[in-house]
Amino acid sequence: MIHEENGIFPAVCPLDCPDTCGLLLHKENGKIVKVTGNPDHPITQGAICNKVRNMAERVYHPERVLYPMKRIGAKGEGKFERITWDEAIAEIAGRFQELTREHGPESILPYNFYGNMGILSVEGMDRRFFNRLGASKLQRAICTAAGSAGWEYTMGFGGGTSPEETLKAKLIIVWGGNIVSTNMHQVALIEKARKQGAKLVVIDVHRNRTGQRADWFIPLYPGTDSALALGMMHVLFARGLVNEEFLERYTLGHEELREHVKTYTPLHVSAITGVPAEDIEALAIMYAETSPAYIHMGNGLQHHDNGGMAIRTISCLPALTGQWLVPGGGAFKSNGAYANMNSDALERPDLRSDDQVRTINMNRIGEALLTLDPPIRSLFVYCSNPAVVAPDTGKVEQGLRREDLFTVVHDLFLTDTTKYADIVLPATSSFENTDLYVSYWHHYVQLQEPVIPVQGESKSNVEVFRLLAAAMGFGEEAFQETEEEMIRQALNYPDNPYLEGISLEGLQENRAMKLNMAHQQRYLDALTTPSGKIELYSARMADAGLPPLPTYIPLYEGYDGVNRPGEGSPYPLMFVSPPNHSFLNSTFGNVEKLTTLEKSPLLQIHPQDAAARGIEDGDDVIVWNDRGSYQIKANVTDKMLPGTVVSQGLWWGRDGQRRRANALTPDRLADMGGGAVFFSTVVDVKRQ
Ligand SMILES: Nc1nc2c(c(=O)[nH]1)N[C@H]1C(S)=C(S)[C@@H](COP(=O)(O)OP(=O)(O)OC[C@H]3O[C@@H](n4cnc5c(=O)[nH]c(N)nc54)[C@H](O)[C@@H]3O)O[C@H]1N2
Ligand SMILES: Nc1nc2c(c(=O)[nH]1)N[C@H]1C(S)=C(S)[C@@H](COP(=O)(O)OP(=O)(O)OC[C@H]3O[C@@H](n4cnc5c(=O)[nH]c(N)nc54)[C@H](O)[C@@H]3O)O[C@H]1N2
Ligand code: SF4
Ligand SMILES: [Mo]
Repeated sequence: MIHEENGIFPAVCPLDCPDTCGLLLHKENGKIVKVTGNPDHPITQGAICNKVRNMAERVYHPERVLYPMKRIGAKGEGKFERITWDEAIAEIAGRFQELTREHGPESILPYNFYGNMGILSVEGMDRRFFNRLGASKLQRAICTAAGSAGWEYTMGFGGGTSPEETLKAKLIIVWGGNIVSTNMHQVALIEKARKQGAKLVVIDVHRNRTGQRADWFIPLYPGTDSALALGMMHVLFARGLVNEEFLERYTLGHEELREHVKTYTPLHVSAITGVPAEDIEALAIMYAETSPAYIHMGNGLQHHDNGGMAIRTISCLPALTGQWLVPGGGAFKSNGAYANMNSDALERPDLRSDDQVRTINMNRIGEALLTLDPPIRSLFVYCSNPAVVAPDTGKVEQGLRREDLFTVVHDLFLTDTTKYADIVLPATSSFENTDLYVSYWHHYVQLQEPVIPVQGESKSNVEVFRLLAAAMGFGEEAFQETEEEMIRQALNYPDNPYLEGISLEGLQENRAMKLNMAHQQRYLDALTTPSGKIELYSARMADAGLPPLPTYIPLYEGYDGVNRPGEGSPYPLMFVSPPNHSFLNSTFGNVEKLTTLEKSPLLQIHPQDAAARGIEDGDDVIVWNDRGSYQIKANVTDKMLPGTVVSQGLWWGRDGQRRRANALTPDRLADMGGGAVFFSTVVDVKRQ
């Protein structure tokens, strides 16, 4: 493929998006001229989003970093000069050796996330390298950590309803997700189900694109979802709408829960959530009486102080009605676990000589850079853009500005983070590499092989860490292995029966191979909670100091309908900043076609809140709190309840503009899993 000048070649979308689409790259004269969907992909079936239709613009972007560089200006200024790879690798290896000698390898911290979902890129040679080095460990908790923990306490195994099954649903509740933008093929399945009579209910703090399509949109105050779910449970038990047989056979703690939810009356819950009591009744009855009923949980729920509990509580609902036994019923939070690979073989934790090193939560990177003792003296950033995406970016930048911090950034672009680098390394795009991809939603494993040659002098993550290992004198075979060998090791994992039958050869022939889902039939008998049942009561949560039964706990920073800010409160509005339609987190924030579509960062503000501040639609406004400020345009709309403002999209802070939502967000950790709490933020707004 790589050597052919013209033709159409299969590829995989590498982005952190549940759909993990099959792509076709159209090449003319050696260059990709068009990206389309691969109609042969059983789930994504040839449809792709507008972002990735513009992927060639990103791959051949004039600002793409094509050579290693070293800093010649102040940190953050973005002034660099070209150096050779030999110089770059020698400098990094030299500094790492010196730091290891003088301060121990714990003074070095990798910082990465899933800018490229390729398993070899972010869970392969990189992990081997940092394990062998003995670097500090990173807790990668920026995305779904809180909710995953909440699900795990309840259900154990981290997989739910399969996409194909959702076609059968008659009721679909999308709860805290904007899937029209973030999971478009699930929407396609839902639209098919609707043609057969299914109803779509969307529960969200703002009427997002998905809410606009719903049969019923239910707005509520941020962070009050567990109260809403508990109110539904109250109605289900009180009206005898639960499936007693299911509760008896498959759950633990239903008697305790039945007693516990008595206090969550619709009236009480209505006051907390802002959802009318009769709507809570109606929703519960609709959920009990429509079958199959499917719940799709999004990230909006998890990025709160009580995010783990929100997912934990909603995950209990299908157990109350027995919807787990109904094909097309049940729930989805993530299907990642079905595709678990042999991570020990990939990441080689055995290469670490001392496993007692510290672990640093990526959500607290600013704080860690500023206060940890012994300090982090070197940061190696790849596949992530913390200066934009991490909470409390003011602190992150202050940390990155430290003169004594040796920072390496490996990326395709001079992102806001890269500007703080001492050494910049150019990264390949995923279309230039071999890698293995799985989805955290559908069940297909896919292979990417290089379609175009590497651009400029860029190198893949695997190659960079291979070179660094060699320069550091790490002689283990693990650092010589080829991509193909690593893929074989990843797939060789008898502990995960769903992987049965997937092989490198099969992938080379078929591109996409389905996991062996026959094992899913044993789902309810193979739960991995301590009791082997769905734990409505969780002793492990009690041990962890959490309420063992689903419970509504108000946000640490934020308001529900009972606890509203009083007159003169410094920050009376809740600020929610989810992703936008045209970017993928901060990726594409520099692709003109897509920034043009998004125009500029917008603050959706309710007419009442706008009027109280003399703000009109289109006004330039400042949003601020103790952590920072954000310059933005007002969009006066009643898509939220009064008291909540929403700004979608993670914009780059170009030209000194204060365009970062995360300047305002807290770096506290959620109730579970060390998760991020982006959406538990209070602010005020004024005209500029
Ligand atoms: N176009 C696009 N697609 C993406 C991404 C992107 O940036 N752009 N990012 C990708 C990534 S990494 C992820 S994790 C997923 C995330 O995708 P989703 O799971 O869809 O989650 P979000 O888009 O973060 O937030 C969804 C919704 O939660 C709402 N929300 C916030 N707080 C609350 C609350 O307390 N209760 C309720 N009920 N709703 C609340 C927000 O208003 C928002 O509409 O999307 C992936 N796909
Ligand atoms: N306010 C607010 N903040 C959020 C969120 C939110 O909803 N609101 N969402 C959060 C969530 S869910 C997530 S997952 C995080 C995501 O945050 P990140 O994981 O940081 O995602 P991106 O902003 O897409 O940055 C990925 C970077 O990786 C680079 N990259 C791509 N491919 C490669 C490669 O092969 N090699 C290397 N070395 N680099 C590569 C890209 O160019 C890009 O700069 O953001 C979080 N931040
Ligand atoms: S970003 Fe998502 S929807 Fe768009 S092509 Fe990639 S996987 Fe498909
Ligand atoms: Mo994410």
